[in-house]
Amino acid sequence: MFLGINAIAQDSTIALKEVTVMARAKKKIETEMKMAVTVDEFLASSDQISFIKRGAYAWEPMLNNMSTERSVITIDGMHIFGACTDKMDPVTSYVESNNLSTIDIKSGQEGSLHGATVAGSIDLRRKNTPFSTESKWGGAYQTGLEFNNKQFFNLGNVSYSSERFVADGSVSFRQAGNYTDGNRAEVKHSQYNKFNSSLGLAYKIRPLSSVRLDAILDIAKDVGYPALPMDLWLSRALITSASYKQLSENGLIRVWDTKLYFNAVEHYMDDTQRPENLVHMDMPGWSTTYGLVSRANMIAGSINSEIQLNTYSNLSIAEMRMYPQDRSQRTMFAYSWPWVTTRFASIAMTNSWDISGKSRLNFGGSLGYNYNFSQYTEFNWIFHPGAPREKSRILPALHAGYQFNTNNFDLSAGAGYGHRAPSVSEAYGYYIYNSFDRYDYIGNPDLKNEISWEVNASAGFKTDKAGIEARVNNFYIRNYIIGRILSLGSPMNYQSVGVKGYTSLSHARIFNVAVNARYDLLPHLHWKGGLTYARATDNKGGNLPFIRPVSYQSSIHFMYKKMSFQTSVNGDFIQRNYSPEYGEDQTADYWVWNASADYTFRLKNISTVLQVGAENLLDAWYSTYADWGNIPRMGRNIFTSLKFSL
Ligand SMILES: [Cu+2]
Repeated sequence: MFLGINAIAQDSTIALKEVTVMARAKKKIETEMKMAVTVDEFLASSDQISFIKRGAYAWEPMLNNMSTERSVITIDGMHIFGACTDKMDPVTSYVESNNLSTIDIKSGQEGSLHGATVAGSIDLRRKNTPFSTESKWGGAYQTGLEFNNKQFFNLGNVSYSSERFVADGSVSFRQAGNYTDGNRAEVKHSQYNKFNSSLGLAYKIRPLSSVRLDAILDIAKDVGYPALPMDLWLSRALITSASYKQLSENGLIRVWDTKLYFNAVEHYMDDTQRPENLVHMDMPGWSTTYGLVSRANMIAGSINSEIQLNTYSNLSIAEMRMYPQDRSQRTMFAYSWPWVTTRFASIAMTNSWDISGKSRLNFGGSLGYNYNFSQYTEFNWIFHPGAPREKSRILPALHAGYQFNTNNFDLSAGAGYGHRAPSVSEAYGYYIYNSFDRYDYIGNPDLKNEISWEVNASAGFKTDKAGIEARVNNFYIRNYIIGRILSLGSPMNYQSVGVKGYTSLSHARIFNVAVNARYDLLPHLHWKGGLTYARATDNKGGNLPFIRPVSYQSSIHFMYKKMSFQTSVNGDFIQRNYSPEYGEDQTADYWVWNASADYTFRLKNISTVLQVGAENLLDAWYSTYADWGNIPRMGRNIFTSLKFSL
């Protein structure tokens, strides 16, 4: 599912005006069970991704069981940073399933092409209709209802392509009320409203070169976060870019693509809906980024290389204004992100060398420079007196991997090494309240780079009817950044129990394994299953938080004429290795059962799919290890959707 579009294949296809490979570009954003999924639900179908959930909206994606500070999340290679100190808005919340073509996930240092990382990269690739020899219109409209939280959605997208001009556009609305858990109890403050629209225009200036303008506008309003002490009143993101692409049919450089981009995110929280709050706080945040990403694809004999230059500058601002019940009396003002500028530049290269028809060597590296500047250093000086206002870091990365493939067997082994800089919160955050362990967090501008040493391997066996694959990776991370209780300082938030400062552990280890299998019972009856296990420890052998227990999923897919049926179970085992030290308690095991059916038919030349299904059919009450504050997940949810596509 996550193989993604091979950018090189697609580009050269355009150049050579072949249409055969184009079918691969039509990879859909949908899961086995559901055709109308959110970006989060789609990501959840990858065994490399788990989520911290603070409600029904904007889940925080964890790659290789590591939080978002440790991965690079980009939209078409563009860097963008959320504007919420409480992580209400991961980058994945600013796109919608109908403006994406695929999501490209790279594990560990292979992801360093997009920037300095430890866990890997998640690149959200937008729809990008290729030029065509004759004028063509395309489009889809999808609508549906989810009954548990009365979610109603409308997703539409159109595309036009001709020999010299291409346009892609999309609009979507989602509106959901509070959901109910498996005991039919309403989970208050779990509603959301999201609007997303995108537009892309491309023009071919010469036979092999084109320019493209893109924009996304995303607005989320009145979003509840049941696990947090506050909600979101408004979040708005404008994401824009202008790019120039040059193709070449021969020579060393085959594709050269350069993009200038700008994005601005604003975020306004709201705690006035929570009667339990005695003191009110406004905590608005702003994040503005502009940058340049330029990549070149080169082919020299049996070596295929990609070079990428990344530069960006981000300004992150977050304010904290405290009021008593009477809002005319402001009692306190602070910057929780004191106008922090991050400038980053890296040059990265990745190569794939086909040694023979069966074996391939992938290798690459990057060299990055990270610069931080804190405008209102006085906030950082309260806990770190005399901390420098500016900080520069060099962030190197290296990786290599060997792949061996025959018709039936696949084997791979690899290793990586890379640095990452602390995030804005980790380095400069000031009294950022964490409602999970109920501590206020303080950043440390002098944190060392986190340094990752990584090994990975995979083995697979497949026939036409069956396949099995296992993947493992192990990260040894030096200077692992995590919050530790500070003896000095008193909590500012009346709900918090103390103050934690970000510090570096001498090291931590994270181990992940995933096994996936499939078997075709009959030509139209397919089984699939998967199992994951992870283990993560700190320097003293204690457990790290938010590590997924043993999890499994198994599904059956059956096709009959124009109908198809699918059913699945998924669950987690009991969480054995939880971490009381970092605020976790043990989470019980659970499993849920899902089923759906769909019917495909044609209305003239419009292909139509109708789907009806149910998630958590048995209405199980459960909460997962990564549900913030142990909030329960959704009970039985019946969903229907209807999709028309041209
Ligand atoms: Cu927020």
